Amino acid sequence: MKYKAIIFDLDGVICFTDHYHYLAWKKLADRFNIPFNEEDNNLLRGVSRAESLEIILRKHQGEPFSAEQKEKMLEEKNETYKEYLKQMSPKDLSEEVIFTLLDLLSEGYRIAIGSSSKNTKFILDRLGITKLFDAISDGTNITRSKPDPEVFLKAAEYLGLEPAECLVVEDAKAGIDAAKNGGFDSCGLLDARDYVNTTYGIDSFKQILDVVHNN
Ligand code: B16
Ligand code: MG
Repeated sequence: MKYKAIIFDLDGVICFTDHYHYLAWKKLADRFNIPFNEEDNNLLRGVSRAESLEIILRKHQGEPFSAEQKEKMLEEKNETYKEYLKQMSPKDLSEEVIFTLLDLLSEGYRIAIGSSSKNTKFILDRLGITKLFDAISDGTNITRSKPDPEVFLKAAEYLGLEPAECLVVEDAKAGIDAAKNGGFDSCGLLDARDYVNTTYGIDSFKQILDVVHNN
C-alpha cells in the first residue's frame, strides 16, 4: 500500500461553492463598476481570497485602492459569500463523494483536507462531515497559498506522515503544482485531469479507489 492517506482539496473536489464565490465577487465588482464574469471567476479556482481580489482588480480602471479599502472589500465579499454558504446542507454532498470517503476509511486509509479556504470548517460543518477527517489544513493555518505546498505539507504533518505517503486530490492546476512542489503524487479532476503535472488524471471521484488499489 503506497499511500497511507488521501488529502482532499475542498472546493471543486468535495463540494462546489464556486457559484457562491462568483455571486459574492460579482456583487462587489458591480458596486465598484469592475467588469467581472464567469470566465474571470474561473481564474480564481484554488486561489486565496486576497489574491483573488488582486486578479479582479486588474480590470479596474482609475485610482488604485488603498490597503484599507481592499481589506474592507475582502470582508464585504466574505460576508456575502457566508450568507450563501448558510444555504448548504448534507444534501449538497453527492452520494459518490460520501460513499468513496467511507470506503477509503473502511479500508484503513486516513483522510484529510487541504484547502485554501478560510471557511473550510464552516463548509464541512454545513455538509455534516467534519468528524470524518483525521486532519484539516486550510486557509487559517497557512501564510502562503497554492501553488506553494504549505497547505498540503501541514496536512501531512498533522497526519504524522511523509508527503510520499499521501495522495493529494485536486481540481485546480495551482493545487496540482502545490502537490508537486511538496513532493506529493496527485489525482487531478476536471481542469486538472489532463494537466502535465498531474500524476493520475481521473474522470470521477470514485476513481480515487482504483488509484489507491493499483498502487
Ligand atoms: P475563502 P479550495 C478555494 O478553495 C477556492 O477554490 C477559491 O476560489 C477561494 O478563493 C479560496 O478557497 C479561498 O476561499 O474566501 O473561503 O477563504 O479549492 O482550495 O478548497
Ligand atoms: Mg479546489
